[in-house]
Amino acid sequence: MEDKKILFSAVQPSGILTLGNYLGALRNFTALQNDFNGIFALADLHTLTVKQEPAVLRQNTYELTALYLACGIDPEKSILFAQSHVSAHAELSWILNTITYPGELSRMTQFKDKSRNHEDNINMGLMDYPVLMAADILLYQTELVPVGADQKQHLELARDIAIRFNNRYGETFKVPEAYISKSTARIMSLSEPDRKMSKSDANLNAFISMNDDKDTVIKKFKRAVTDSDNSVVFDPENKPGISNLLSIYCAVTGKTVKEAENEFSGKGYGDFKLAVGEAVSSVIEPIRLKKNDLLKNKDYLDDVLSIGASKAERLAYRTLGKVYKKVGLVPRKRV
Ligand code: ATP
Ligand code: LTN
Repeated sequence: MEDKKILFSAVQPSGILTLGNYLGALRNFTALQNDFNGIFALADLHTLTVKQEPAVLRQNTYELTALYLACGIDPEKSILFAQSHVSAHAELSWILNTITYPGELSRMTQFKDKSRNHEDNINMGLMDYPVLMAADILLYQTELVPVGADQKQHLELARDIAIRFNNRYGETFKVPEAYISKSTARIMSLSEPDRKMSKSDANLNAFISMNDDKDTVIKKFKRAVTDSDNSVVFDPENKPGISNLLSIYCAVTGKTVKEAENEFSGKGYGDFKLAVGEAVSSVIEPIRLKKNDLLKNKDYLDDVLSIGASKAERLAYRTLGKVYKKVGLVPRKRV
């Protein structure tokens, strides 16, 4: 690996990704992979914390692998792999569990939200989710973790765990920093603009799926909830719907908010929504087509994941070996 800082992130193969996942996470991964040693995982073990249909999880894992590649992750430059293929993740999370307290986990916002949404399955994995996430990050001596704003609390816990381990056992882990890109940190729902856009939303009109074709994208933006004021102005407090559409429009066109406001001054919401739909579709349509093409060749996707896992494993076991030694486990004699 080149002498660059390590960047790590992961996405769960828990369904078809949304425009929020793309703008808040995946797009940044691709942009950063030249300046860092990028390591990107499919967090399939995390996905099991919510009930999954096994065949669907398998298919979603291939979907996400293809999407990573279609978005521009280059397996020659970056490491792309499935978390479950590198057993060091589960092993380190056990060790980190021994220095993490239940109170720290039960007050995590995501745990509380998911417990509310999955009342019939509040399992230990759901509560332990952030510890596995800390293991993901710390195994690679990661410096930077690009994520959406909803993951900030988990990142802070990963930092606390790293610092605690280092204090107790001596310098072992790099303490990672979050990278949260300001304008796209929290893309909101198109139906309830005070909630984050989420792929698990029961209302299909609330989110743009990365699988939506042009007509669907345009239809969904046409239906997006706005206000009755009819002026395209960025004001998240009083005009959350329009402000969310402006953020999306600027993110996909590269225009500033001022430029976008000027462009639509004197025009109605109808024109604006159509322009947002067209701009979004022109970005996600080529990605969707490329992803579908890649999905036809599962052998290739298996090869990419296999090469990625071998590279990741080498780095991960270096850290895990150090950790086992520091905590006092006797190294296994190889005969
Ligand atoms: P779910 O919605 O099913 O709970 P999720 O989409 O929040 O799942 P992941 O798929 O693991 O969870 O998220 C992948 C990445 O996308 C994370 O970095 C997360 O912060 C980011 N992300 C998710 N939703 C948004 C959003 N609405 N805006 C910006 N970033 C987001
Ligand atoms: N919890 C994350 C996915 C994730 C992750 C990670 C992100 C799992 N492990 C390590 C960054 C670093 C989410 O986005 N829901």
